[in-house]
Formats: sequence, C-alpha cells, structure tokens
Amino acid sequence: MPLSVRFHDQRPQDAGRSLREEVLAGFAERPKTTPPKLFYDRRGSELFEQICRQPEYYPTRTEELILARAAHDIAEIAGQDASLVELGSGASHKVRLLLEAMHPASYLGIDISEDFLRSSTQRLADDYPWLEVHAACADFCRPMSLPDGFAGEHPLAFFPGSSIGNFDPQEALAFLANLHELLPEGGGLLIGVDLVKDQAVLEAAYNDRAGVTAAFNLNLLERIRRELDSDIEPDQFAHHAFFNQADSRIEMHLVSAQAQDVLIEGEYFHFAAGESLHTENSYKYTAEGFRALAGRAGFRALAMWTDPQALFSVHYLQRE
Ligand code: AVJ
Repeated sequence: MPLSVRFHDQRPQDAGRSLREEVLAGFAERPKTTPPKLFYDRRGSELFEQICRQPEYYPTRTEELILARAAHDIAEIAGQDASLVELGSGASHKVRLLLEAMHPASYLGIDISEDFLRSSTQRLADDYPWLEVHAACADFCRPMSLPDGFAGEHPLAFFPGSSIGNFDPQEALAFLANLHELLPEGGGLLIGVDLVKDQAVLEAAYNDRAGVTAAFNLNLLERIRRELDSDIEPDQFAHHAFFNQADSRIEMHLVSAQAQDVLIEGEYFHFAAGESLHTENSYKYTAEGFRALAGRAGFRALAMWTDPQALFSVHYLQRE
C-alpha cells in the first residue's frame, strides 16, 4: 500500500490578481504587457508540453540529458541524508532521474496550483513506495518555510526548466534571496538555466515550424475571449519572438495586424497597426553571469554541468 501524500496548505491569504485584473491593468500599460503566468490555463499547459517536444525547442531534452548524466554526481554532493524539495509540479521526468539516483527519504513538492500538485505528487507516491511524499500549496515567490513534519535537515531544492528565465535579473535576485531564507545553511539548490548562444538557435526555439509556440502565445487571446467579456480576435494578431541582445532575453509579443479597438470587460483598448502586446521575457545567462547573480543572493557555486554544445546549464549551489 503506497503512503498517501501529506498535504500542507500554505497559500497566501490574498488570492492574488484575477485574470480580469491582470488583463485590464496590463492592457492599460505602455507598452501593453501581460505576465507569462496567464498562458497556463488547461489548453496553454497542454501547448507548453507540446513545445517541449518540438525539435527546435532544445531546453527540455537537453536538461534531461544533463541530469541523466550528472544524477550520480548530484546524489554524491547532496549526501546520504539529503531530502528533495521541488519548486514546481513534480510532473516531470526530470525529478524522477534525481529520486532514483538520490533515493532520499522524503520529497516535498511546492506549487501554487493545488489540483496539479495533488495529482503529480500522488503519482510519485504511487511509483516510489519507499518515499515519504509531502505537497505544499504555496507561492514560491513569497516568503516560505519548510512544513512541519517534513524531515528536511539537508534539503536539496530543485528548480528545473530555466523557469528562472521568466524573471528579470532584479526579480531573479529576489527569488534567489527568498530561497536563501527557506534553506538552512549548507542546503543545496539545483537549478536549470538556459545559456546565451547563437541568435538563430535561440530564435528558432521560439518560432518552431509546426507553429506550436505561436499557438501557445495566441492562446492568451483565446483565453481572454473565453473567460472574459471581450470581442478580441486572435486572428487579428501575429506571434512575434526575437532575441533582444542588449537585455539578453527572448521577447514574445502579439502584434496587431491593423489599427483596431478591442473591448474587454466594458473598456476599449486601441491598438495601432503593428503595435504589440508584450507577453513574455525569457532571460538567457552565461554560466559566469548566473554564478555571479547567485553569489549576490548568498549561494556558492559547487558544480555545474552542461551539454556538449553548451546549450543549457545545471548549477549546484550551496546556501552560505
Ligand atoms: C517555462 C519560462 C522556461 O522561457 O522557454 C517556452 C516558456 N515560452 N516557449 C521558456 C516558453 C515559449 C519557457 N519557460
């Protein structure tokens, strides 16, 4: 009989801004902007999983390859009595590579989406009967603590996927400082970070030939139509993704095909022809640049692994 998941509710008191509030506020900005978290409704999450399987989108498969090769070194650095704390869903193949190499006594998954968290941690509990599985529903951008009853004296926090790329460097620093607060001295942070590389390779990853990334971006407008009172027409906008060298980031935009006014929840928003809605930034780091950032948040670089083409990096940092 597999053990059941121990669930800890650490959700923030205030619910956060609704889709309506985020969209009305973001469309009123100059330039118009929306936060990338709005991509991930059910359809958006499915499209993201499809992106991860596109031939041009190297990050997912490359990080998996790096982790598969480094898993035993990672387990050795983490030590015999380490526990694993995953920031994110627990749904990925990546965490299984670590669980199998480390064989920790306990695992804690932290995610803001309760349903997703419950189902993915239950699958881990079913598949690894030797593992004590905890789930904490929390926003890991806010102050956090390890839940009572979680035997995590030597925790290794795992933040895969270059999810840190959605933060600007200032926010990334604040996020790392927040993890510094969560972890005890000597605790570990294993983090996947996408690397700066040839512009054509970067841009192809966000402009896949099958059009999945375009559909993912445009789904934001579909979502506004579905969930809000709006006449916005997705086919009046085009997906545009490019590398902004000065800021070392991929930018995704939705560009208005012509001058138009769109109605959202009783408010009109004007788009000039060619005007864009900025929907995502995905920052790319050099290995040294990322180490310097982590150092400013109180983390020491212990090890780093990359692939033969240096497309992606996985850093093992120690909380000082
Ligand atoms: C989930 C933020 C890591 O930036 O590559 C993929 C999201 N957007 N294709 C990334 C994304 C378009 C992804 N992250």
